[in-house]
This record gives sequence, structure tokens and C-alpha cells, in this order.
Amino acid sequence: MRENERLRIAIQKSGRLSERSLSLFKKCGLDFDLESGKDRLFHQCLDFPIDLMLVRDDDIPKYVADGICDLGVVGENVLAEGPSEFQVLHRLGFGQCRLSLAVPEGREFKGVRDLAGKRIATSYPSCLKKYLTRHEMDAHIVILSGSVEIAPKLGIADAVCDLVSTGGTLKSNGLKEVDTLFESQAVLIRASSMAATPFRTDFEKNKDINRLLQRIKGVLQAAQSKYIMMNAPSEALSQICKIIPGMEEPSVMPLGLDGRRVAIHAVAREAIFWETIERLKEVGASSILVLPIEKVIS
Ligand code: PRT
Ligand code: ZN
Repeated sequence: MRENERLRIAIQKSGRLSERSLSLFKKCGLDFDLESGKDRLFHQCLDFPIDLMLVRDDDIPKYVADGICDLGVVGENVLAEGPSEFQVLHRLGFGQCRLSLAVPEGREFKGVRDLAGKRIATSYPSCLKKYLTRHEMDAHIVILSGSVEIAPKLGIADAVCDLVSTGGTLKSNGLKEVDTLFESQAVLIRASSMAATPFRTDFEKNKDINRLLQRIKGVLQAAQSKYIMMNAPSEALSQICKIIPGMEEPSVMPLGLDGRRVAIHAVAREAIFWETIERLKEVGASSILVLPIEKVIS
């Protein structure tokens, strides 16, 4: 058992997930001392019993599985390629991408079976193998650790299986996306084996993990929610409740003494688009204010 009773969390040191991970923790009230001692292995959080470890994303599952860290933030794509010995505690809503198959633009593609016996370059051999097995077909998997998209141009592959987010990289390399193996985003993980350990330190740690999880849920929910205020004719109330997406029970206050108009305050659990505002105006709402929410505690 580790001596240190503080939680340890591993996140990517530098790359697509680092800034968003740090910013999420900051919104959860966790400020890490990153400036002093940049080469230190662990960075302390002063106001929560948790230390941060900055590492390459590919190493995060190993550190969590081996108990070096209790928690990790990593892309589902990285987890999918390795053994499944993790509990996903929460999907974090950033780092979205998909693992896709792509072939050269000019190539006719009628279906995945066109790739039977062909060479497919990828950094995700295990995911690709599972996909091929699911389609009951075989192909030569060319394993590359990076720059997969140039493999067809180099003549070492007929197709690629790589991560895509905007699709710009495929396009600029003359490739077209033809199928998606799976969608991915950053997730918070812990080792499955730590779930029910009897030690007191683990009991304390579980409590801290739950505290952190509640904060993460609050921040993510707040990011999707809006506080909306408006004045409206009282008879429009039921229509307004239908127009606002994911609206919880609104507070309704009479305006003036005749009760013909009311002020409505509500939390909407989904994004409010301009179309929603226009529809509210159509049913008589005015002075509409849409405000961001910092935290949601259910
Ligand atoms: O150094 P380290 O090993 O930590 O970093 P890394 O270079 O392996 O990872 P990094 O920072 O590139 O990505 C970290 C994680 O971000 C990935 O594991 C994914 O979970 C997630 N992610 C989200 C992406 C992308 N979007 C993404 N677009 N990871 C990689 N890409 C690459 C993709 O491989 C391709 O080369 O971006 C290119 C395609 O992008 P588009 O926008 O042109 O389609
Ligand atoms: Zn990596």
C-alpha cells in the first residue's frame, strides 16, 4: 500500500488534452502549483488532497492500472486500444474525435469489404483487428506510430485507420472518410480493482474521489445549462415551458397588480439557440435574459 494518502491524478503533460484538463480542475476549485519546480514529478493542490502527475497520454492507463496514480484523464481511444481494466467515472466533454477508416479520394468505395486483403495503416491495430473480425474479413495491418495519413501517398498502404476531428488532415492528404469505428472523448478513469478495497486509506480516497466527481458533474452540468429570465403574458406560461429545452420548474412572479403579466426565471439544461429566443418572443415574452451558470449542485 502506498504511504501517501493523497489522491494522485495523471493528465497529459502537453498536447490536445492538457489545457482542457487543467481548466476543468480549475473550475472544480483545484489549483495546482505548476510554476514552482516544473520538473517535479507530482504537483500539489493546496486546497484539496490531490496531487497532479503530468505524463504522456499513452502512459496514463499504465500508471492508473499499476496504482502509481488513482485517477487519470485520457481519451477513450487510448483505452480502447489496451486491456479493459478501468472504470470510466465520467465522460468529460472535450477531446472529441473519432477513429475512422479513410481511402484515397479517387478510389471507388462500395463498402468495407472492398478492403479485404488490402493494406491498412494505423496506430490502433487492436481496434482495427476487432473491427475487421466484426466484419468477418481480413486485411494486412500496417502499424505506424504517427503520420498515418501519409501512408497511401508513400505507397505503403491502400487505406488508413486514424483519429479524425475536423477532417482537415485527411482532406489535405487526399483521403476521404468511409467508415467510423467509434467516437471518443476524454474520460476520467480509475483502476477497476481499486473499487472495493478494505483499507482505511482507500475508504478516505473513495470519499475524496466522490467529492471530486460531484464537483466535475456540477461544472459539466453548469456548462450545458443556462439561467433564463423573461417577462411574459401569464396565459403564455405553458407554451413557454414547452419552448425552453430541458426547463426545470420555473419560478413565476406576478408583475403589477392585475396578474396579466408575469416574470419567469428558470434553469434550462440545454443550450438556448436564437431560434428558441425568437419563438419566445412570438408568444409574447419580452426582456429576455440568458445567463451562464457557474455551478450546478443537485
Ligand atoms: O505526447 P503525447 O503522447 O502525450 O501526445 P499525443 O501526440 O499522443 O496526443 P495528442 O495530444 O495529439 O492527442 C491526445 C488525445 O487527444 C488523443 O488521444 C485523442 O483522445 C484526442 N484527440 C482529439 C485527438 C484529436 N482530436 C486529433 N485530431 N488526437 C489526435 N488527433 C490527430 C489525428 O491523429 C490526426 O493526425 O489530429 C489529426 C486529425 O485532426 P483533424 O482535425 O485534421 O481531423
Ligand atoms: Zn500519445
